[in-house]
Amino acid sequence: MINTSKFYTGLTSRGISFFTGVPDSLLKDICAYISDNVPEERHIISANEGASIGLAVGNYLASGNLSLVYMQNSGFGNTVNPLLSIADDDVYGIPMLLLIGWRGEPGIKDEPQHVKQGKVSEELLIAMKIPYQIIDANSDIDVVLDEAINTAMSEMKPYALLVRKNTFEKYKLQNDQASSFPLDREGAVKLIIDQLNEKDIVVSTTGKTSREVFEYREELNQSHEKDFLTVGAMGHTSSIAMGVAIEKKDRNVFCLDGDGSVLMHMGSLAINGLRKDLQNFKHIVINNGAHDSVGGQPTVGFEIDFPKIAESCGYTLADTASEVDEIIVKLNKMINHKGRAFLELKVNKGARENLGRPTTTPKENKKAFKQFLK
Ligand SMILES: Cc1ncc(C[n+]2csc(CCOP(=O)(O)OP(=O)(O)O)c2C)c(N)n1
Repeated sequence: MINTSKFYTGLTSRGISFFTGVPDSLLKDICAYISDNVPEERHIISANEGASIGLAVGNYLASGNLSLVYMQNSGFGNTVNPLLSIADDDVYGIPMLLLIGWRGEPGIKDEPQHVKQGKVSEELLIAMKIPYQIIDANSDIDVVLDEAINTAMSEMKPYALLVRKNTFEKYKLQNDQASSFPLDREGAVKLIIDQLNEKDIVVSTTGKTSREVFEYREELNQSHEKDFLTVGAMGHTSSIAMGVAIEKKDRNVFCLDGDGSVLMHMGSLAINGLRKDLQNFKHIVINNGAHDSVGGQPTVGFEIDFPKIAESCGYTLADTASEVDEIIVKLNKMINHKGRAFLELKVNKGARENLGRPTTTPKENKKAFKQFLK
């Protein structure tokens, strides 16, 4: 396996001193090493992977050095526009090193949302004419990095390393910030579901939130028809919920979002909030200040005022809560509010070790959910 410290030194000794990206479970050890060892101002966990490309472009223009941009292959789609229309050698020609976690690699079992992305990851790089290497536990990191960085610098273009599962040795984040709220995300999910009415619709976000929604329905012996699990498309959960809310004006639609997910495409808040015709849109952000589902790397979730942002985007009710009694009161206020309501729930990060995954397929989920909406 590749030692995270050796990989990091391999980068810094070759002139890389700026790091940016969105965390990935498969890259969590190297992401944690970077978080612990790069000075804060030289490591930016960005809102989305496209923004990371932007940061790498700007940094190259100002420093003449290439940056490391890390991401899960799910996030590659967010980078296509800035890579092809700015960084590409047919446009400005900006060198950078992309480190892409290869979820869903053919032949390796993974969740449904990763299968297609995994299948086409190499084809996408080839179509975009981005030179790349596949790396795994046996790669000689000096040879890999020499080839990657020399090519990026001599050809003035992005270069990618597609990283197989179990490539990096374990590294545990040292600089781990814990908070002390009464609930964690799963506690909040249960509290929310307990307040809902029979006909209420749920659209839940990417990562462990949807897994916890699924498991809680199992625990309650309920079916899964009320929940649309946004297993992929991180950052677009509220748009999916909005799409439902526009058609189903007589039913309350609850979007169960995450802080990382909202931040990823925060522009959607303004579009949601200003839908003045809607009285049924209920947006709940479970804020644990982290990308908890992929390793717990921090977001800026605890440093910004979500309710103020929502309010200025046109939501007609916006509030925050962390105590259990307060959450119940504010959830009920939100349920009865006629408008676009927003509620931030501040919780601790962390999840159960034995948290399961949906046992029904996305297509089964879609069928049951459509039936429930009828
Ligand atoms: C576009 C994209 N980038 C990255 C990922 C990997 N990923 C899955 S869940 C997640 C973290 C989500 O964070 P948040 O919304 O705060 O929810 P939490 O896991 O903290 O509950 C990330 C980065 C992804 N699925 N899609």
